[in-house]
Amino acid sequence: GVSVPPHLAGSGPSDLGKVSGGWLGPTPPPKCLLVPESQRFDCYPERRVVVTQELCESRGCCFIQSPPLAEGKQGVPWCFYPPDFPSYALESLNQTALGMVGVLVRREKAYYPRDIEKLRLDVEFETDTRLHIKITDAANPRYEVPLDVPRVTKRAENPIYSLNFSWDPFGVLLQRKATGAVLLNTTVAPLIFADQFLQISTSLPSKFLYGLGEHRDSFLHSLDWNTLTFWARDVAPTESFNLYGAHPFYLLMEEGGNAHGVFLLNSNAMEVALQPAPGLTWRTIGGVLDFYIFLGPDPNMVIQQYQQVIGKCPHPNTAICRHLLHAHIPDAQWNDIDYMDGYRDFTLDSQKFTSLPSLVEDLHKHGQRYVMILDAGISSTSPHGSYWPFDEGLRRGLFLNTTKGQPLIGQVWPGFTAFPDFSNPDTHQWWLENLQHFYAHVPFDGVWIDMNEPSNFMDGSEDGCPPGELDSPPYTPAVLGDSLSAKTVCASAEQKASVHYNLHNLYGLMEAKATASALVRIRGKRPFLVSRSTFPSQGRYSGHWLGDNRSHQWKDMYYSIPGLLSFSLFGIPLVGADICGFSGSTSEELCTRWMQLGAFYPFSRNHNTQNEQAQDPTAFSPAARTAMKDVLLTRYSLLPFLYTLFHRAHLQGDTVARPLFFEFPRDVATWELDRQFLWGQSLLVTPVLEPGVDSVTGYIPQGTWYDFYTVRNPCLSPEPSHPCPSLPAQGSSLNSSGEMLKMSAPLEHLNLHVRGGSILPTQKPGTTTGVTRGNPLRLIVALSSHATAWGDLFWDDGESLDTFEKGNYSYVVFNVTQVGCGGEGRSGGPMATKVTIGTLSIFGVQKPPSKVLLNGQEKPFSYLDNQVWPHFRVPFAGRGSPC
Ligand code: MIG
Repeated sequence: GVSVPPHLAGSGPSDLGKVSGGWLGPTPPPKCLLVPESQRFDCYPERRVVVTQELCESRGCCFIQSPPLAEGKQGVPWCFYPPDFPSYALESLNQTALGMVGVLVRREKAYYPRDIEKLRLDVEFETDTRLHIKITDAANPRYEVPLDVPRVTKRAENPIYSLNFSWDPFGVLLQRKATGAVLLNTTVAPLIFADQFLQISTSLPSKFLYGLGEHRDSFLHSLDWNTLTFWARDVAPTESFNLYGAHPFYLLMEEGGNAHGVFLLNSNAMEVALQPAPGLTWRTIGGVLDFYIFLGPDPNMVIQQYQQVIGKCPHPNTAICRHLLHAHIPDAQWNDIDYMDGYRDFTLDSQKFTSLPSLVEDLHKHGQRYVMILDAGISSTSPHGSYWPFDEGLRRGLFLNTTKGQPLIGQVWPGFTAFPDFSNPDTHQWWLENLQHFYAHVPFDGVWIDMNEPSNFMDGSEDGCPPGELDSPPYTPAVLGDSLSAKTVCASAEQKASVHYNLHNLYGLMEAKATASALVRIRGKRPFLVSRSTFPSQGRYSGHWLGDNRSHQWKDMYYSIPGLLSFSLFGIPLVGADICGFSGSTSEELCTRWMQLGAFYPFSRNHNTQNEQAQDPTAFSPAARTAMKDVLLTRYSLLPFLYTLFHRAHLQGDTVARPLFFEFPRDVATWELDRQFLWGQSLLVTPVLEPGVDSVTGYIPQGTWYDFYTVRNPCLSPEPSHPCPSLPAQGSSLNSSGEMLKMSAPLEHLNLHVRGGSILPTQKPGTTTGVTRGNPLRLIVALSSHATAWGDLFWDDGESLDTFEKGNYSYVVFNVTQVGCGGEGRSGGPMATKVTIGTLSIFGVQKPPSKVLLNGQEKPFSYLDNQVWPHFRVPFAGRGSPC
């Protein structure tokens, strides 16, 4: 029987009995046979139960077995909704100032307890490119995520979408006006809205779907019966598991290159089931169905529009670039939990770390930074009798409580621990005081918040979890460990704002919020913070590292790229993986390749677990060490460019590490690429991700591309007196029609290409970001085939608060047209004078120019091959022309 190919399964009643692996049941009703396999929406997603015909039919669903698949693989659901499965009907719909309000009524109960009969539908046409659709209980308030979305006061005038409803059964139909593409059609399966089971399905206009994190997956998700689960969890990143953070947002590419995005603002345990229809089902066990839909129309705009709702990252901080540079001169020193006394937050190991305060002082003297880890769990026992963080937290009632009103005790690194309730504003004050006390001894520059899923070595608590529908809900999404309390606290734990059941996925966000504001209060500067657990709007407060990857697996290096790109979509541009891997021991080859890739992580840090082979550059051969140092210097030389990208991320929600299709949305060949990425619009990174090779095959999108190493300053010494004239960069470029290209990639070489038409501000690299920042700038102008180029530069002191608002910055736009080259600046304030353009090189000039003018004055210049190289130095004060 199983040998019948699946696509024949729907061909006729007599075949069906055979398809099912020996099962010869009654012929399924014709309405069931009408549903093609790819359109079968799962009526029995319970993972721990093998669904039988009886169980399935007790829900009023269709049962048709399909051939079983390999262990662990999902296939066509055996139990699925018939087309007439009872759903809600739209009973009324009225205009409101911003849109519409409707009433949805369910006339027949579905199968989950506390099915809600009457729902309220709110539709707001918020902008021409943004739609807000919310479905809630009409009678009783339910938990809603407290996200302060900017209020809209006027209904969109010319939306680029059209919205229609199906009345009975209720359904949303959303179309893009320009193309007619159906972006959403929720009539494909019934809407279910029970107290602890909310489900809505939709068709999708293509199978090119991205986002939906945090998961370890290719950047482009498979729609081949793929269920992604969202429940913050401490586990070494593994394919198909729920991981540290929850981001219920997807971006989808439509035929023709348009894009849209959908965000479900909901913090409950959730899953999204993807299927080849193409279609998708949101399944959450609490809260409300609160959707924001972004119409783009290009992918960059979708992400900008998403961040108008969730918020954008703060201004860049020079700490984005911290890294080991020299043998013994790291730009920043990080400390893991070993600095603590018995792994207790805000303490110092009195044996090994007594000298930490003077070490930090010394780092600061050398322009270096210090960042230490903090764990979420607070030790509830103290060998020394008193431990202020716990004693005071207890006195003020700031910890998560059990249903009996006692602090919930779990176990983490220090042993027994309580968990701060960051949903309580008083906890933020206590957290600030803790940080202040510690800062008085150790003046740290940033914090790294870990274990904030929150992680617990026990399931639930030292006493497990009480019986009840929070810890044992009627439906549990396919979370790792099959239980909401697996390696975390009980869902029933009580917090100020609600039960942990609703707040779990927000724990890392709320802790980051408390920590970022404490850092500002203590240091009076922009906060530097990375968090392991994240939720939408996290980017406002912190960056993210991708967790406990493995040092010995090449695929872990590959997965960091889809990881980066996904977090770019989530509005958290400050992201990176542990370079050279966390657990296990790396090899020289892997680590060299990884340092090359990692130098282009927006958040770039080599981090290792204890008791494994060292993996900093000094641990390797001189050749490897040199290769590692070179690529870090390359990163530092690009600091002005990277910094400007972060400024744009802050200002308008642009991505920093960017998928290729964001720049080439009409080139379908770019839609699947996740082994390469761009910095902004113009720097293409093609790392080697495999062992034992000396070449790499990568996609070069259509256009002119310059080999970065042939356009950067070859002598790295942009001094005006001796501008290194003997050896100009030769500027080799290639013209691609959009093709895969095999490129040479010996171990010491990372392929980097500059897109024709762009201007990169660079700098001679120093050993710290501080030193680098003092060097004059060098502009690399890479002309397009039309002899044009564009670039910009944002510059400020890199740490003060509100430089932009106060005008203490320079922002310069560089522009090359066929008639000349210009710069236009906006700025004010004292910072504006501090950038100097040291040299400027223009690549792709076909004929030597007759003269070069600077602000009307003729200047000497060099011309070689295709490069013009004027000799001058321009202190740039935000006005006038630098070229
Ligand atoms: O249980 O602090 O992801 O970066 O080194 C592991 C020890 C706890 C997990 C973090 C990792 C960190 C480690 N932590």
